[in-house]
Amino acid sequence: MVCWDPRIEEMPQEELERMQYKLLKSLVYRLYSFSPFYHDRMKEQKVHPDDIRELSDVTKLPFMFKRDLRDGYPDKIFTASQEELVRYHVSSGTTGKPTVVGYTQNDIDLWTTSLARALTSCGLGRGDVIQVSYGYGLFTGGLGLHYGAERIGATVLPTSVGNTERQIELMQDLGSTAIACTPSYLLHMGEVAEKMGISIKKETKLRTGILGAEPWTEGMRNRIQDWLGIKAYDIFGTSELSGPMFTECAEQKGIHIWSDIALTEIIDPRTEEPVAPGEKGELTVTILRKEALPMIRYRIGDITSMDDSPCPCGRTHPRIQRITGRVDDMLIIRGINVFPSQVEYALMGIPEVGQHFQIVVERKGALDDMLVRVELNRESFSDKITDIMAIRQKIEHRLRNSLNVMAEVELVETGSLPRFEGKSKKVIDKRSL
Ligand code: DLL
Repeated sequence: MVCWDPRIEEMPQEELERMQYKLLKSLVYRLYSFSPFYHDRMKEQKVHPDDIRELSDVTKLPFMFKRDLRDGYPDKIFTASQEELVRYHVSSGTTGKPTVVGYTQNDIDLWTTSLARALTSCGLGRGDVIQVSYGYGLFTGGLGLHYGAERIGATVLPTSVGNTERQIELMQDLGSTAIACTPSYLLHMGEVAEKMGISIKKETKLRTGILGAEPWTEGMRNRIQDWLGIKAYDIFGTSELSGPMFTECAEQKGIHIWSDIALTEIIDPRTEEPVAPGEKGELTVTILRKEALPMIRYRIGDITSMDDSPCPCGRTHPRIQRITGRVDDMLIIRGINVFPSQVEYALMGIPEVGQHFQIVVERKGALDDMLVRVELNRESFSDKITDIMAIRQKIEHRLRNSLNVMAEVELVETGSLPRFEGKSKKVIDKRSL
C-alpha cells in the first residue's frame, strides 16, 4: 500500500480516537471562549466544555445546519478576521441566500493534505497528468482538486468545465492519465469523444476517474469503467467542510474519512440518535481542525452508513458507504419514499437502457404521477414497435418491483435528454414549482 502519510493513515484506531478527543476538546474550549455564536449555542444546549470528558460526549454538543451559515451570511460566524483569510468559496444552492466559506492558510493546507492522501490512495502520484474538469471559481471542486494534485507531484491540466471537444483533444495531446469531474460530465465527454471518432478507452491514456459532487450508483460505476476503460473512484465533500476531501482507496469499498480531520457520526434524522454501524442515517460531521469556519456536528443532509470494519488496504480510518441521496432529495410518491438513486440502480441493471434518464413528478387530481424518461442504448433501438413495447414493459416492471410504486416509462431518443457539465439535475418535481 502506498500512503501519503503512513504515520497517520495506518495509526491504530485507539490512538486515532485519543487524537480526536484531544482535538475536539481544544476546539470546543476555543469556540466557547472566543466565538459568540458557538458560545450561545452551547449555553442554549446547557453544555460546557468541561462536560466533554470522552469522545462520545460529542453527542452533548448542539447540531449545526446549513441555515446557520445562511443566517450568518456572509461571515458573521467566522472565527478568523478578514486579514487572516486567504480565500473565499461561495455556494449558491437552490434556495435562499448563498453560503460563504472562508479559509486561512492553515485551512487550505489541511484541505490540500486531505486530498493528497485521498489521491494517493487512488493510486495517483508523480508522473500522472490529472485533468481537473470540475468548475474553477466559487465552486470548490476545481481549485480543491488542483491543489491536491499539485501536492502529490502530479501534473495538473486545469481545463475546468465546458469546451468539451477541446478537453478531449488536450486529453489526447497531453496524455491525461486521470480525470476529476462529475460522473455526468464524464458520460457527456465519452459521448462527445465518440462523435469525434475517438475512443477514450483505446485512444487516450486515461486510466483513473475521480468522480463525485453528485450521487451515482455502483451500476453507473461499472458502466463507466467498462465503457471508458478506467477505474472510477468516488470522491466526497461539501463546501461547508472545505470542499472535496475524501475518496475511496484502491479497494473501491467505501470512502475513507480521515479521523484526524473529521469526526463522523451517522444519526437517525428524526430521533437525532446515532444509528449502528452499517445502518443508514444522516451524515453528521465535526471538522476538528478548521480555523476560519469550524463546523461542529454539521448535519450535511446526505444519507449513508458507516463501515468500521478493517479495510484490506490497511488504512485504519473508517469508511462511509456510497451516498444514496439526501434527506431532502426523497420524493414521496403516493405516500411511498423514492430516492432518485433507487431509480438509477434499477435502470442500470437493464442492458438495453443507456446512461441517461430523467424523473418527472406531477400531481394529477389528488394523486402523484411519476414519469421516468429513459434513453435506450443505440444498439437496442429497433424499428419494430413490438420490440420497443417489450423493453418499455420490462423497465416499468423492474421499477415497480424495486420502488413499490407505479412509474410510467417514456422511451426517448438517444441524446435527447439534457447533458450536464457540472452537477446533473435528474428530477423535475412539478409539484414544487
Ligand atoms: O460538491 C464538493 C465536491 C466537489 C465534492 C468535487 C466532490 C467533488 P457542494 O457543492 O457544497 O460541494 O455540494 C455538496 O454534494 O452534500 C452531497 O449531497 C453531494 N455530493 C458531493 N459528493 C458526492 C458523492 C461539492 N460522491 C453536496 N456522492 C453533498 C453523492 C455527493 N453526493
